Amino acid sequence: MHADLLLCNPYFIKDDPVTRRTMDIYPLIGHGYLASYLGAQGYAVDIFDGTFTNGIGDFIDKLSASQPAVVGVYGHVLSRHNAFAFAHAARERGMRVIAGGPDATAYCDEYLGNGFEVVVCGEGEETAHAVMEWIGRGGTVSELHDVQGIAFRTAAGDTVNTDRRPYKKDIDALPFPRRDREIYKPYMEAWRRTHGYTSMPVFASRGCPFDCHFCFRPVFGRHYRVREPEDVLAEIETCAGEFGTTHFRFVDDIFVVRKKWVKQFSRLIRERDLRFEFDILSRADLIDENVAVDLKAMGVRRVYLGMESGSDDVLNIMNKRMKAERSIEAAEIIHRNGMEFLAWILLGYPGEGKKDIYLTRDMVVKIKPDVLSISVAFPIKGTPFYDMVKDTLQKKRPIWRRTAENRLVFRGRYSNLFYFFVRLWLHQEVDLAKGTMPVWRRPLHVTLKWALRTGMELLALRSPKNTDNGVGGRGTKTIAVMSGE
Ligand code: B12
Ligand code: SF4
Repeated sequence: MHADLLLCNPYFIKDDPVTRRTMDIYPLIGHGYLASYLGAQGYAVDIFDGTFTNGIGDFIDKLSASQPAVVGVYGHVLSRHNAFAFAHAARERGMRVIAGGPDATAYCDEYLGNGFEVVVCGEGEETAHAVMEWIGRGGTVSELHDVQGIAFRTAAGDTVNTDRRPYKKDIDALPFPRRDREIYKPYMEAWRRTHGYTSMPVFASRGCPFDCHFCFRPVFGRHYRVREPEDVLAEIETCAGEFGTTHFRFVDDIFVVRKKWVKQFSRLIRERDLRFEFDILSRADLIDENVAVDLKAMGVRRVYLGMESGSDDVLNIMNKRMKAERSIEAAEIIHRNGMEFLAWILLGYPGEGKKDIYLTRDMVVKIKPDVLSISVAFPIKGTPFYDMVKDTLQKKRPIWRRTAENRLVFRGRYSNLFYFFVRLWLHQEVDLAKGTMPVWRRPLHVTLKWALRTGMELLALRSPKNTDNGVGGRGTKTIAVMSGE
């Protein structure tokens, strides 16, 4: 096959031990959207997904087999360096190379300096089409000034960011994402092996109207758009028919924004007597009794909740616009309605001290999350959080390369070892509070808990550093740098 465009995911699970263990991984639905959209415009689009391959050698084999005119690479913080290697390999073979995705959007200059000719910034379908047309007609570099939503370099080497393309309003008009059987197969097998069932990603909305200062939304921004419930359900039924999957994960930035929409979707499922299971993502303050009833009725099994911290001061600094109390209420409501929840906690945010960490401990012990996921705050370029800490970023390796790398990459109040202890300690606290371990192992866990807590306290003594990072003192509401969105 001679493809017009080969879309590539330069991520290799073999290099990512955390994801190999959790196997919480999906094919890129963004590539599915691009493939179906560009396919409808007459382009032959092929896909290379590196996830379950042996590495770059397989990508080079794919280049020979597919002979694409253009290679399009997904930019994600974890696989940035692989993306650069892909670009160089394709360039050496005389192919045109473009990039897109969240990391490429935020770090377009780095991508342009590492083999990429054009970066598609933000929502990809229409912009990628415009770039493919430009390549197809042999356009000149100066013509790129007229293409919205891209970054490129002039002959003089200056990076140009053209005007942002307006967000696509009618997302129902997009064709369903292409789901190639050969791409999905290894994921389905891995899911079945690890979890005993298969799961597929599905998207109901784009954008999130909130403005948490650590959160990076350069692709779909704050402009929230949602599909018609019937359209979403039709896609789910098609997937279930073709792949036999009954579990779906909504990969929306945030699922519960319009409660009326959730009610409608839930009613549709009940009226048709469908039996699917869903995982969704929400803010805790959007969960109330009514919405929980609708979620349960539509088949929600797990709610992912970005709780971040048990300290209102820290939530304030993050611009989360929510009190920790709401997380506790949401947790109770979700459990009362027979669903599980995963709590995401973010440690090490500027302004967070030991007192706040103890408040987080109190919160997680109280809510007993079914799954506790703790990350060390990672600043992504384009967020107000990044702007707060950018002057103290590590010179060596200021990015992550592995899932849950959990390494502080800016000058924080405490050391990395301190946060390592905190994470283990919080997990022990929650496990003990849940009491799920056999009774004979309890003393061991209690001892471990105290050892970890003591270790953390000792490391805290060693650490206090100046970490103002733009936060106007503990407990204040001042954020030095506001959102650039
Ligand atoms: C679902 C999701 C997950 C899921 C599944 C991801 C997967 N593939 O397995 C899970 C929970 C597993 C996950 C994990 C992680 N994720 Co995640 N995830 C998302 C989320 C919410 C949706 C991704 C998605 O499907 N988007 C929908 C599609 C349609 O959008 P898209 O992929 O961006 O594609 C569009 C454009 O970008 C563009 N495009 C994309 N590729 C290309 C290529 C070319 C050539 C072109 C021209 C255009 C183009 O066109 C597409 C259509 O418009 C995003 C946030 C978001 N809203 O995007 C975060 C996000 C992608 N994740 C992120 C992160 C950091 C992670 C983790 C590292 C978190 C962690 N601490 O461990 C892990 C890494 C896991 C891994 N091994 O890959 C960051 C990435 C930041 C960055 N700069 O790269 C994001 C942006 C979240 C955030 N706000 O910080 N994630
Ligand atoms: S963290 Fe969640 S609620 Fe906050 S801006 Fe990001 S997606 Fe929206």
